[in-house]
Amino acid sequence: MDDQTFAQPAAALRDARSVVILTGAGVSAESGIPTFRDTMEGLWASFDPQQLATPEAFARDPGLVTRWYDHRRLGCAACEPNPGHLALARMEREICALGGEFTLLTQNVDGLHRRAGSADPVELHGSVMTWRCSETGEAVTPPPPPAPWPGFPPKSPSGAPVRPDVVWFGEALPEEALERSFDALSSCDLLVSVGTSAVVYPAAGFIEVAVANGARTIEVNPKDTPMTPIVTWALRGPSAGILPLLVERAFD
Ligand code: BJW
Repeated sequence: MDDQTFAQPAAALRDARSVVILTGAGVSAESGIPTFRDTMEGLWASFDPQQLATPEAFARDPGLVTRWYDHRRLGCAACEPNPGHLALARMEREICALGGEFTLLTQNVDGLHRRAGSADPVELHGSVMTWRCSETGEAVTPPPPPAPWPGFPPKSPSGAPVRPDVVWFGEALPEEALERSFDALSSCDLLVSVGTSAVVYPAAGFIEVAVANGARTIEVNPKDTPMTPIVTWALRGPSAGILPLLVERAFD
């Protein structure tokens, strides 16, 4: 990708006073975490993530669903943030040092933005690292990685199955996460969407909200998405390569 491709989006980033970032699974791909819609590997090859990430699947087979999530919990814990996560953490420091506002909205449940140094990411779909009683909602701490839960489904002290603290299809996103998202979207002048297929709502709709509010938008993804036709600039490629270049062009 030539230098010219970055000139306008980098200038928009440098000049922005209020920036919203929306990330999806692609930002963690180069950390070794498969994207949500990737084919599953190994023992999980015959399962469809879209079928497992539902309250119905948990009700039907809590042992299977919690085993899958614990496999992912331990996988995420064994991975490290990549240059894309680190570039977003630097972007936040640069924007804030200039007196601007910065909000990172992530659909990811892997905790890698926080580990990369992002100050206060909004975890729209929760976290696979924290778990709770499916009946009372009380937090139940999993064994520290690399240890798995001793059995599946794990049980809370009251004997109810324990579930990951993530948002499944058909469940509401956390109220505070939605409030922070719409606050930031109402005043941002630049939204950067990174590594999301932009098909899962309400997060996919955030791009439309930002456009409707007059913000300019950058999409970072190796492929087109349903939102590509409405973004201002589409930067094609893996985010671990694109984001560091964008941040360097804007702030060095
Ligand atoms: C790279 C790359 C590299 C590859 N670099 N990029 C409006 C219209 C239609 C339907 C709905 C609607 N509103 C709500 C719905 C229903 C539903 C929905 O959206 N369905 C659609 C599928 C049609 N939404 C919901 O159910 C939501 N709840 C809700 O709306 O509740 C309403 C309610 C209100 C009050 C009471 C009760 C209910 C909840 C959605 C929750 C989604 N949860 C999941 C699972 C989380 C736990 C887990 O991880 O297992 O979240 S589903 C899954 O999709 C996961 C992801 O966060 C999410 C988004 O996926 P993402 O991140 O975009 O990943 P991929 O794999 O799809 O894409 C990866 C991208 O990366 C690709 O584009 C690649 O090209 C790219 N890439 N390598 C950069 N190196």
